[in-house]
Amino acid sequence: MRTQSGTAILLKDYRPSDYVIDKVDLDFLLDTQETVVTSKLTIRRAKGVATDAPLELDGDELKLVSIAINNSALARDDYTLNDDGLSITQLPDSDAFTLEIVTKINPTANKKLMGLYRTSGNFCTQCEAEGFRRITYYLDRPDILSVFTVRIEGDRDTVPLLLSNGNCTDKGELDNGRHFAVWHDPHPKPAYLFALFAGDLGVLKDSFTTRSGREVSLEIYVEHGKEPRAAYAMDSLIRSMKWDEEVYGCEYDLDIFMIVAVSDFNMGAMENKGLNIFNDKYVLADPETATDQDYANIEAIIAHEYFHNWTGNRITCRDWFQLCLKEGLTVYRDHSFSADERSAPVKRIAEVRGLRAHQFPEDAGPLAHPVRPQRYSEINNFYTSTVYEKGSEVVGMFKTIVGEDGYKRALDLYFERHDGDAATIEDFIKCFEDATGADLKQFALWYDQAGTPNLAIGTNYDEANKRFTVNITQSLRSTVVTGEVAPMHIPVRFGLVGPEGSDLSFSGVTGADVTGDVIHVREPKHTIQFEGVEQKPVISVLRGFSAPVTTIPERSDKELAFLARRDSDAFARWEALSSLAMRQLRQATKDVQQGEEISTSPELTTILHEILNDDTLEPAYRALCLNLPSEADIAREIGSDIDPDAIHTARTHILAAISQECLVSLEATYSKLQPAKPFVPDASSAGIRALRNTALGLIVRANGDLELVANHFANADNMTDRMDALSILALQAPYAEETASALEAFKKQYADNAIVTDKWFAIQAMMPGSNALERVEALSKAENFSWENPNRVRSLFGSFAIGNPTGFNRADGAGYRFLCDATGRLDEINPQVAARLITAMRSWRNLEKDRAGHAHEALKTLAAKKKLSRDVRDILERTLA
Ligand code: 0A1
Ligand code: ZN
Repeated sequence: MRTQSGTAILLKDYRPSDYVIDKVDLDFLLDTQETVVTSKLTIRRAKGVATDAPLELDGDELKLVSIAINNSALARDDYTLNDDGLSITQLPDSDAFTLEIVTKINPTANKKLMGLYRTSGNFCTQCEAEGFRRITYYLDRPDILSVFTVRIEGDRDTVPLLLSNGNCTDKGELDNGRHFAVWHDPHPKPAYLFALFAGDLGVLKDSFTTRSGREVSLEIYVEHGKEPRAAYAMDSLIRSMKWDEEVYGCEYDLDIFMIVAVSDFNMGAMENKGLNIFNDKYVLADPETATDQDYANIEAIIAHEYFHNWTGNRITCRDWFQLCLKEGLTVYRDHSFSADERSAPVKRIAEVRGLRAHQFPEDAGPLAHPVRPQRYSEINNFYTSTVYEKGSEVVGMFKTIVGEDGYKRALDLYFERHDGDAATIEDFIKCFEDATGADLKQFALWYDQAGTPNLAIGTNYDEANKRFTVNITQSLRSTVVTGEVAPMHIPVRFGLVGPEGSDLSFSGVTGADVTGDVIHVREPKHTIQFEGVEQKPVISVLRGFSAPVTTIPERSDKELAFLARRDSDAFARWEALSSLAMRQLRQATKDVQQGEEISTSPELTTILHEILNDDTLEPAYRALCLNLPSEADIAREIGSDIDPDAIHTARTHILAAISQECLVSLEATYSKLQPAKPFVPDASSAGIRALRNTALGLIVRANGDLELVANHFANADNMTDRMDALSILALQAPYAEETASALEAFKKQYADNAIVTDKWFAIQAMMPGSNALERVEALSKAENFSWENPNRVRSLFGSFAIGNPTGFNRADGAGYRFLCDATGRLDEINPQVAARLITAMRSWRNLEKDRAGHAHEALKTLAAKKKLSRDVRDILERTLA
C-alpha cells in the first residue's frame, strides 16, 4: 500500500503479501448513486508470517459501512482508515479466517472511469491496474489470485443484463421489480481482471468449438439496433480463437466468452476473464461508418484481448513492473496474427512507422523508461508505447535469436511451467534458456536499459582478396540512465546484395557471431570480415527491422536508390526509399530556413514513379511508399531546434514537385484502380483503396483539382473513400469552399453517430493554417463536445497536439497554453486521460528556442496548479526534470 500520496514504488522493494485470499464472494446491490458492495474474503496468513502482522487493504474513494472477521463486527479501534486504504491490526491467531466488508460507492459520480461507473445509463467496471480498490477494500495487487463468485442484483427494467466473469450459475426474479444473477469463475484471478456489466444492450451471438470439442457461446453486446455492426468483431474473434489454437496451442477454457462495447472507456479494451470490455469504436463497423483502418484495428484489438486469456490471465504478472510480460508478448502475438491474416511486409512497415512515431520519441525524451521500469509513482502512466511496442519487439528478437523452433519450444514450456502463476520477466527468459540452451543474460538488458541503441555501420570491399569488411559500433544514449550503460545483444538481419540484386554468398566470417542471416552484435565495436565475396556488395542491414534501433549506415544516395529497387527484403526496400526521401526532405527544410531555392532530386521521383507503375507490387505497399515521411517523422529525424513551419513548407513543396512529375501516371492509377464492389473490408481491397486515394491526394498536390476530390467525397460508398477525400480537402485546402461544405455535409449526415463524429472533430483539429487554434477552441465549446467522453477528448485535443504540427506549435506558444489549460480542466474529471494528453508535450526541448521557451512556461504554469492528480503531476515532474 502507498503510505503517502506521490511516493514512488520500487521494483527492488517487492515482497510477497503477508496474506492471501483464496476465495472472494461479492454481492452488488446496484444503485445509480449508492451501490452497496458486500465482499466476503476467505483469507490465509502466508507461511512464516507473525500473527500480529497487520492486514493492509487498498481502498480509494470508498464509504465503509462495516467490517467483520469470522462473523463478528470489528470495533473502530481494531483498524485504521486512511486515503489509500484500511489497515486491520486485530486479527485472529488462526491462520485462516473470513473477512466481510460492506462498502458503498457512487457509480454516477465516478468520472475517472476506474472502478464501477456509468456509461450511457449502464453500469460498467474497469479494474486494471488499480480500479478494484475503488469497488471494495482488497489486496489489489496482481499476485493475489482468487476464485471469484459474484452476485449482482438490480432493477429488472433498467438493467436486464447482469454480467460478470466465468459462467452464470444462477439467476432469478425478486420482489419490487428487481432480479439477480450469480456468476462463478473457476479460474483463480487477480482483482484487475474482475468485471461487471449491468445494463440494457442488444446481443450478437455465435459459437466456437474448440479443438478438444468444448462448445463455447460467443456473445457480443452492443447498443440495441447496432448488432449487425458487431459482425466483423465476431468474425475476428472466431479467427483469433482458431489461430491461437493452431499457432500457440492455446485453447479457450470457459463455456462462454463475452464482449461488451461501451462508449466511455479510458483505453482501447480490457481483457477481463471471459468478459472483455471494449471501447465501442473497436467493435462497431460497417462500410458506411468504418474505414479500412478501423476494420484492421478491430481485428487487432479483438485478437489482442482474446490472446490475453493465456498471456495475461492464465499466466499473469507478479507485480506491475512486469507489465510487459503480458503486454509485450500479447502485442507480439496480435502483430503475428494480423501479419498472417493480412500482408506481412505491409503490416511490418506500419508497425515500424508506429514504433518510430511513438516509442522512439518516448525513449529519447524525459519520459523514457526501460521496458520493465524499476520505479513508478503512478502505474497508469506506464501503459506506454515502450512497454507495449518495444516490449513486443523484444519478444520478436527472442525469436530471431533462438529461431522459429526454439521460440515454439520456449513458449510451450512457458505455458506448461507457469500456467496459474503470477510470473516475472526472469521466469520468461528462463523458459527460453531452458528450452533452447541459449545464454540470454546479455540479451536481458533489453528489459532494463532505456533508450534506443544506435548502430553506426561502415563497410569496405577489398577487391583483390574478395573480402568485405563491416564495422559496427553500438552506442546507447539514454536520458534516464545514470551510471554505466552496458553493450546490448542486438540481432541484425542482413544481406550482402550483389549488383544483380540477389544476395551474395561468403565462404567464412570472423569478428562476430553470424548465424544464417543474423549478425549478433554484442560488443561495443565489431570489425566483421566476410571472406570469399565475389563481387562488391551493398549491405542491407536490419532486414525486417530485426531490432528496435537506429542505424547510421554510411550509404550514398546511389546505394540507397539501388536497395530501394533491388533488395529482396520488402521492408529493407521501403526503408531505403524512406531514407532517401528523408535526406531530401531534410535538405529542403534547410533550404527553406536559409531562404534558398528548394532542391529536389530526380532520382527519388524516378523511383517513386516506378513503384507507382509497378503492378507486380502489392497496392498497399505502393501506397506506403508514396506516402513520404510525415512532418512529425522529419521533425524527429532533425531532432533539435525544430521549426515545424519550415518542415511543412519544405514537405509541401517536395510533394508538389514529385506529383507534377508523376501526374499522368497518378491520373491513370486513379482511374484504372477499382476496388471490389460491393465493399469488402479485406486487406487486398483495402490496399487498392489506399493506393487509389493516395494517388488522388497527390493529383491534388500537383494540380489543385478540388472538384475531383469533392466528387470522390460525394460519390463515396464507404467511409474509407469519404474520409480520405475529406482529409485531402481539410489538410491541403483548409480554407476552400469545397472543404467547408464537405465538413458540413459530413457533420449533418453522421450527427447521431458518436464514433463518426469523433472523426469529424479529429480532422478539423488537424487542419493546418493560422486559425487552427481558434478552430479547435471553438470546437471545444460546441454543443456536441464532451469533456467526459475520452474518445471525444482525444479526437479533439489529442489530434490537435499530435496531428497538427504547425497549428499546435504556433510560434507565439498559444497552442501550448491551450493544451495545458485543457489538461488542467480535464484533470478534475479524468486524470488518466489528462495525463496521457499532456505527454504530447514531452519533446518540448527539441523545438527551436522561442517555441521551447513558450512550451516550458506553459508546462510550469500547469505544474504550479495546486490541485493536480498524481497522474498529471507525475508526467509533469518528469517532463520538466
Ligand atoms: N490491459 C489492457 C489495457 C488497459 C489498461 C488499463 C486500462 O484502464 C483504464 C484499460 C485497459 C490491454 O492491454 O488491452
Ligand atoms: Zn494488452
